[in-house]
Amino acid sequence: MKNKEVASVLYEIADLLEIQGVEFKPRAYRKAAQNIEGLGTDIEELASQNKLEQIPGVGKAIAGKIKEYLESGSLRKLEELREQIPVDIRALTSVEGIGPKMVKTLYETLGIKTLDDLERAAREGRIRQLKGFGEKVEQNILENIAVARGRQHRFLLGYILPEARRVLEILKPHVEKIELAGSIRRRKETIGDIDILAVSSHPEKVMDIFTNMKNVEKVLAKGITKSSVRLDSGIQIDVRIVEKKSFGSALQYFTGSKEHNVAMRKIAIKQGYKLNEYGLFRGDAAVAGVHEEEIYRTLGMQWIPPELRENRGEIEAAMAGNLPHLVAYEEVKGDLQMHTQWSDGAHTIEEMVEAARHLGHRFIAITDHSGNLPVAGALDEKRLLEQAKEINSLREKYDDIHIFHGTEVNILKDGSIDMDARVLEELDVVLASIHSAFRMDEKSMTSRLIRAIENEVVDIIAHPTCRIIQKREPIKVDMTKVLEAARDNGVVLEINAYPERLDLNDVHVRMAVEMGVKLSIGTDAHQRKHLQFYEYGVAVARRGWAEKNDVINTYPVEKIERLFGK
Ligand code: DGT
Ligand code: CA
Ligand code: CA
Ligand code: ZN
Repeated sequence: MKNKEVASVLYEIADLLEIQGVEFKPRAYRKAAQNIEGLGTDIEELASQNKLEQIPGVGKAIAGKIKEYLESGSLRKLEELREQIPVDIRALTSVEGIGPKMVKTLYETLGIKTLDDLERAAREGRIRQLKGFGEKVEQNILENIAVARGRQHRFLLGYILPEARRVLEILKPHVEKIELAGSIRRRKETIGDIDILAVSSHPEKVMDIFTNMKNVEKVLAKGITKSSVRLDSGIQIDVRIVEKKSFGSALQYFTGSKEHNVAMRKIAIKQGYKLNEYGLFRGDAAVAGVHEEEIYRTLGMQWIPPELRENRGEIEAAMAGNLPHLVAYEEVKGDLQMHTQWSDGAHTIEEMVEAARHLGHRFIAITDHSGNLPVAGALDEKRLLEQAKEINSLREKYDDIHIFHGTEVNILKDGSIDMDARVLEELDVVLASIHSAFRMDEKSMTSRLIRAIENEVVDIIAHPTCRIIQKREPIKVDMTKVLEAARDNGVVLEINAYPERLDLNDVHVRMAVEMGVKLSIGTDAHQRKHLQFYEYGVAVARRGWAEKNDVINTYPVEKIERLFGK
């Protein structure tokens, strides 16, 4: 699929037009790009059927551009714009805090075209001299360049797992066994490359199919036992074909992590075995290898779920028979954060309800922004009450799904909430989160969060550390103190399942679980399709050793209501 590629081209046009001071058009291009990214169908297919204009936000003009790009691999309009403004706009705007307007200023005053130019200028103290920039902005730019550079090599789990699954589907008819391995099987938040392991009686054919997939950009290596390709999204995939008798041990080996494997091998040696990708051996005799479970069992431990394999105590626990009963993906019955057209979401409440029912959810919380946030359409009291009416009528229409009426309010600098408590008390659930002033010192930030936690009306702290993976560092906060406050006040902390957030992360989840703090999973969906992200929230919960009872999305509706004091 070229959807991502096309979206990226449209985003670039939007940015370049914005630099030129063109009005309205940038917004239109961005909207179209967003919708194309979120599209389930292949854009090339739509183009070939002349159906591009059915995509929301794509009119005749943009459809023409997409067609031109798909047919010729380039776009005249974009080439012109690039000539007029010869800056690496995608790289520069990938730095948090730098938008097209700033790129324009930096280019016109300092001649900055690339990330390297930007870094040099910041180091030499030339940026602080610009009007409206200052030393602090310069410092932020330097820090954020480092974050942006680190990003190039790793991909977000939430966007890569569906891609990996499509590859599995393509290969499945031609193999006896096939599994994901590596970090993607462990559901790490970012993925370096995708590892796939298979057993097949006709490996040549499998490798032919693999290297000839439609979205392969480059074949990096092709052999009977191992092939590697780079997809047009930039990610690399390794496929290894192994013998059936070694599938389990190869899966164990290639799932990793390296640290887990090193510890496992030591244990094997201590017990007189040798463990490698070909099997578990005593002398020359293989005692296990076909199934992964046998390897763990033979070494005297429970089978360890891949999400735990980071050598963070899971081997000791498995030896003692004490592994947690991790919350299962199917046990999560609903979604506790999403946005609709009432604030900055793309779909109506009813459309979100329908999509959630489709996923089999038993409940959802509608949590549009409210208060004074600089987000388009944040609701005031009056609009919140109007929204309640719409939710009430939808409750009558759908009896197989419960709709919580909630909102996401802002935690201000001093820890207060920017909404009247009397209005909030009327709602089923109140999420509070930080959306401004991210750079406070640890002490002030910790007090800020704790004050919000102590606020009677707050039920959940959403995306508690505010990090955006590879884009914004987490806020500085004393997590132990925050968790203590949450526990003492019966406030739930969110695992935001949006691929860029995954916040709390696995390490913090583990702390929360140990301290008895309850967790909620919210996708933060801004369109229907995002509701599928809940799976990544469960993955984080599992990586943080959470059990069913730790995650309130596994509870019956009545129990959740009681928890929120309704
Ligand atoms: P990634 O791709 O950076 O997100 O992380 P992984 O964990 O998928 O790492 P990758 O793709 O380099 O290798 C896949 C697995 O293969 C890794 O998790 C463990 C195993 N492995 C690779 N190299 C070594 C090694 O040198 N020693 C050991 N013990 N295991 C290795
Ligand atoms: Ca990998
Ligand atoms: Ca690999
Ligand atoms: Zn938010």
